Amino acid sequence: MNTRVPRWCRLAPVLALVAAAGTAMADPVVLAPELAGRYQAGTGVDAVFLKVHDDWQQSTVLWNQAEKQFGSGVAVSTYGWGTGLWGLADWQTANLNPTPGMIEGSWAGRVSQIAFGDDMYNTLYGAKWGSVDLAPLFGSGGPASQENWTSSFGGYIRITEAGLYNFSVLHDDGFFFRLRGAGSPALEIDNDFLNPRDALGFDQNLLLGVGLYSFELGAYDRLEAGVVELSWARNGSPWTRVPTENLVAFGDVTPVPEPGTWTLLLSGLLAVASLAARRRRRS
Ligand SMILES: [Ca+2]
Ligand SMILES: [Ca+2]
Repeated sequence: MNTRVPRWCRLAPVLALVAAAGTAMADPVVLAPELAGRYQAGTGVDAVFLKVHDDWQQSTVLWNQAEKQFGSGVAVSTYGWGTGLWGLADWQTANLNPTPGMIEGSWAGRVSQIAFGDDMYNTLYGAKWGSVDLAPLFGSGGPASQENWTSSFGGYIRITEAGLYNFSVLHDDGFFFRLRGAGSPALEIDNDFLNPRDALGFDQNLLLGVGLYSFELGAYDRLEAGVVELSWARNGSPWTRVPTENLVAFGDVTPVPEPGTWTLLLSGLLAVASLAARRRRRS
């Protein structure tokens, strides 16, 4: 269920509002939170970046030489030019079951936002699509090549106000994004193989409640510019990066007592205090 977020949506907030209303996706997808209720603000989510050897040649992505397209035919890696990453199948190999010697470098840790790219992206497209942090993999001492790398992010999206939301992923070259609510299969958007730089969102808005929704986002860059950025829009508002406070790591889930609970707690404490005071007076 992909929908393209027109480039001008990202540049002109007012137009974006009109566009979101115009595409008005009549029936939103109703998705109850996986963990309902109020939770403490997040500090970010856990991420893994992998650098795959540029000469790795075991891609399982299929290539149809006659039709010059991906998805059928034989594995790209059977061609002499078939080195490196070509699609989601290769992302899975790298992240779930890497072949011996496949991974040249890696970085794992907490990230406060999901907006990363390589030097070529920022140099050539930062002004147009928005600058992002350099993928931590490529810090000092990192691999010289910034080609054939993957990223992976997982945690919860924290919703503090019920309403209509949508999410979009700016990517180069490909990605998948899965969002999970209570008791229903995950909603997914993705773009397999090699694609022109773009931001894709759900083609229907999502009606979300207060609570936590788990998500997984995976992306990869084959050659030249590479980027991944997770944005959201609420009720047709402009697309913005999902803020840190709305990104909760799996290990950081802390419920916040509901106002009603506080009231009960407070009245309970007051009752105990007044009982104690009376006891003191009697004694
Ligand atoms: Ca690159
Ligand atoms: Ca690329």
